[in-house]
Amino acid sequence: MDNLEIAKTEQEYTADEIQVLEGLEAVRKRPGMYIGTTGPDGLHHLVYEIVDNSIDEALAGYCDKIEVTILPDNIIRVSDNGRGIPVGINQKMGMPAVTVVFTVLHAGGKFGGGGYKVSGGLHGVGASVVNALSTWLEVKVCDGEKIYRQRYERGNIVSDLEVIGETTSRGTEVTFKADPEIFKETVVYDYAVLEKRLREQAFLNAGIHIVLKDERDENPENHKSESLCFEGGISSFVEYIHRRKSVDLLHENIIYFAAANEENTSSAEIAFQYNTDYTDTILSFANNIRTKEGGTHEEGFKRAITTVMNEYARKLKFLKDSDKNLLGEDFREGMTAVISVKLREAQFEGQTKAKLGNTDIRALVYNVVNEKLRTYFDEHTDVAKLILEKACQAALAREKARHARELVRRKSPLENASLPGKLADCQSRNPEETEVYIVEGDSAGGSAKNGRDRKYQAILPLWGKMLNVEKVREDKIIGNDKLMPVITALGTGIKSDFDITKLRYGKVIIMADADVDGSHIRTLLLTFFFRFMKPLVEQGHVYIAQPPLYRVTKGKTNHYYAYSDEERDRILRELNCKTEIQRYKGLGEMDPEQLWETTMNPDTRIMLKVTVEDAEAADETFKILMGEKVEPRRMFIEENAKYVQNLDI
Ligand code: TSJ
Repeated sequence: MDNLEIAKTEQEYTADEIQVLEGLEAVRKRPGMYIGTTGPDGLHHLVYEIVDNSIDEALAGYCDKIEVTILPDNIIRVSDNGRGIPVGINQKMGMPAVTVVFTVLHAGGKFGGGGYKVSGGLHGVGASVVNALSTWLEVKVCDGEKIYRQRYERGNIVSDLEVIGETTSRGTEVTFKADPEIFKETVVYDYAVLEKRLREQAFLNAGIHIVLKDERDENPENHKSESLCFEGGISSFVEYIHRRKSVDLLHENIIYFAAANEENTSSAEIAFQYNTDYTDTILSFANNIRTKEGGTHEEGFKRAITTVMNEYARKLKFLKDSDKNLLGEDFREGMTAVISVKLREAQFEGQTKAKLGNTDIRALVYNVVNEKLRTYFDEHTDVAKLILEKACQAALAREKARHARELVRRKSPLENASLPGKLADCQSRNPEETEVYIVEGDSAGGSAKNGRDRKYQAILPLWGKMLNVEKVREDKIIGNDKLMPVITALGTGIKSDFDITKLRYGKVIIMADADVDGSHIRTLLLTFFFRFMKPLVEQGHVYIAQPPLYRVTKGKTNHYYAYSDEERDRILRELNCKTEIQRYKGLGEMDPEQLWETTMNPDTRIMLKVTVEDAEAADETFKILMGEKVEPRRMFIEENAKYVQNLDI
């Protein structure tokens, strides 16, 4: 710290500093390599990169309070009450350590080459990336004696590390403004997005106080604030998930296990509880990073659950000696679980680098769950019985569903004979070129049948009463008069039976009216696909047709179609003469030629491709939609467009 006096003018760069500048220049040139995208995700990522450093300090045991504030002009301030980033001179770089943190690009960035190394000891990773992508950034460090300050602009040092005052407290405060030249789409933070992530971090790190404030509005009355601290850690997380879903619980207490390996270099925590629903929610994390694709920690957990529960199913006479073991999925029905492991050098694999690969973690989690679940069941036989009873019912439903499927198959040995009667199939059998339109309503179905290209396009009109698929087990789906035709027409089967290679059409297109009922049908079908044919959505086979809302006619023969109110107004402005406007209330109002021209012709139509941006979020939203509350449902329908991405075909 004594060396701070070594002042330099801005022109005198050392060789190291030139390297530094070149490093951060690379970040500005290819920001995607370091933060994934320069869209809203990347923008929010900046905040996480900074906060992660404070969380590391908390995990090291030196900090218990972190504050994140969104200031006017979307400036972010993150502060903690840790030791303060060291201000002493770093010998290798010849500058204060804090300056190194903000100006030296650390090797092996998340999205760059090399394997990503997680925080846990690697403080400052990412802070230089945030600095490079900010129009300006200021750091203040309190070391219990002095207050230090340094400022950077687009990653460049613009002021030396200066002493600006005295203090008895310790901590770090970083304030930055994301550079709109980099984040061209938007630099506006979404409070809800930050809140979700910070809440998650508060659950995963029990006892840390995280405060989020939104002070962007000029009227202080409109400021928002959230204080997040959960002494219960991941058990509170399970409780929170259940409360949000407003489900009925199968048993009162949350089951919690924790353990570390012998060298104390890895640790695992597991919390779970059952509700009376039929779906499971398993969230896993490695070093506080969500592992959406699962990995060794999840595998260890699932295996241990299946082993121990099958054993107790026999012990407590739920299974006879001659009975087959239940499957893992039976024991997971209605389960909400959070698995959190912390380890050195986590290996992230999979398509989105969201799958934990470290093999020793599998055994660690398996062993702790295997051992402690036995003890738990011995001490809580009542809970064991409730869980095993539910698993047996799940197995029965699974068997029933299989039986029903076999009956359906056996009834009609000829492949075509089993296709739904209302299906107007196409001539081609090549899924690479075929598509099926799922159409609500018989009149629209008629127009679609007559307007289609029958070589490639099949039409399946829907009728009958739609099931609330969220609350329904597989065995009820099979035989439902509305969904069964969809299943047989697609040919893939559902759930564990799903086989994408049997898909009869490459594109599955939902075509419904642009009104509230149409929205409802679309959402129900999407829910069904998410729940029962997830890979269909994941692999991009599901589309939503976009019929026009208006037809503007000029003179007798010139027709223009508008797909939104704005487009209608634009067309009217451009034509600015005598025109006639027709509003389409439903698909049935269009004649076959119009439907083809506007909605079905692959050369001119606009379709939305349904994505599983965040299957978890979508799933939750569907629960809102299917739940009893009307207001959230209405909101969802209005926001439905969020789940689909524009696609120009
Ligand atoms: F790096 C950063 F800019 F992203 C950042 C770091 C941002 C914020 C808001 C906080 C921090 C941070 C870093 N908080 N606390 C620390 N601690 C250290 O850097 C630290 C302090 C002392 C020692 C030591 O060994 O004495 C070691 C470290 C890593």
